[in-house]
Amino acid sequence: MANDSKSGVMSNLDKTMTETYKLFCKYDRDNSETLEVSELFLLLQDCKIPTSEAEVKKCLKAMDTNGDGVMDFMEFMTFLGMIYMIRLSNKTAIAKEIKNKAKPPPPIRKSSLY
Ligand SMILES: [Ca+2]
Ligand SMILES: [Ca+2]
Repeated sequence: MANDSKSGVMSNLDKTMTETYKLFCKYDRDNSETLEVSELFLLLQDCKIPTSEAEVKKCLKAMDTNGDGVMDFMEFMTFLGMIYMIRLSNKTAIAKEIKNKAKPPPPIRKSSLY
């Protein structure tokens, strides 16, 4: 095959990371390479997640694993995962669908041989 030293999974991951970084930069209005409360607030508004500045502050504090008071790219990825889960819980149909896909296989029927 002509194209691949990378597996499909890795190249998809690369694409996702690039897109995520673009998103991060879009909201990093002051190019500080971190997101501050006001920038996060805008992002949450664009995600149609109703919130207040106080809640954004709380959220930032919770996601700020290195304790510098702002959100860097690594923290941002964790944050996005959280937003995704929040949105999912608002969309019962999608949540159900994903749950079904993640359903464990049916229990193995006890054989009558014993
Ligand atoms: Ca910033
Ligand atoms: Ca931080």
